[in-house]
Amino acid sequence: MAYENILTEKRGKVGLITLNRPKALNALSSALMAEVATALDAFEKDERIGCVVLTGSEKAFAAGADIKEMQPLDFARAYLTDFITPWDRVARNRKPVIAAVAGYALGGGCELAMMCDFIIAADNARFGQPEITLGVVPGAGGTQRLTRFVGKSKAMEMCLTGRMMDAEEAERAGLVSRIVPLDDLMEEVMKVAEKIADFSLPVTMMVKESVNRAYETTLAEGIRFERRMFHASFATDDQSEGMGAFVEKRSPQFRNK
Ligand code: CO8
Repeated sequence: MAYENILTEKRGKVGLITLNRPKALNALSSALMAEVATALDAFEKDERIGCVVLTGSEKAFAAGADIKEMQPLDFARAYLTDFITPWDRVARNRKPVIAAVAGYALGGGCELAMMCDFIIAADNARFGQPEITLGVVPGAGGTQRLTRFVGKSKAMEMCLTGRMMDAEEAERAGLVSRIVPLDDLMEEVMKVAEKIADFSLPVTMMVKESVNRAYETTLAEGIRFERRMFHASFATDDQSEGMGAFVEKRSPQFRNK
């Protein structure tokens, strides 16, 4: 399918989505986000794909929702069209999604990165929720996900002031899993994605579902959920292959990739 705002590519078992509106610093228009959803649907259906990487340019992962599209919106239109809600598709992806973030990840761009399963940042990455400077509240999960990532004090300060965090602060605060030099970003992220895609796909999906459960429920319920997933993993051929390979001192060949 031909896209106007993104590029997609399959690299082995990894599906790569690159946001591609360079003139607008990858501002997230509704059209762009609809294309991201379509690309995710295609990778989700493709049995050869085991992990997805979402990235932008060296200057901007995404500088936010498209302010020029939002500027004429009024309440009735935002409410009636359920503006922003289709973005939730990214957080609902069942296969793992890694955000490879270089440059600006602001507003909706920061929120989009946080919808992914984890963020690997280039050393020039900058994160922020500057919506307050535009007279609006973050609208795609910023007040909720950022608070869960970095805690109340830092999330509150960032959302109330619009201040940007650099990559080092973002790593210290737990927003990103690690920082790599800008020139190595895609190579490093692809290595991580390939590693994940080489494991058993149903098991990686169960791991993702289980970790996400930690955000949605009590500890006792989360542990009960994890136990069910753990028991279920013994129903896959990949459990006997993985454990058999360890015992036989060889590399596992997972079938359900
Ligand atoms: N939307 C639309 N266009 C944008 C955006 C954006 N978010 N960001 C940058 N652009 C455009 C600029 O207008 C400019 O276009 P042009 O060349 O036609 O003038 C081009 O991209 C390049 O930008 P700059 O010249 O500004 O580049 P600089 O390097 O000087 O500055 C910045 C980079 C600091 C990133 C700057 O562009 C900036 O501050 N951008 C806006 C950041 C921002 O405020 N983001 C939050 C947007 S709001 C949001 O994401 C969530 C809203 C949820 C609402 C929910 C409602 C229901």
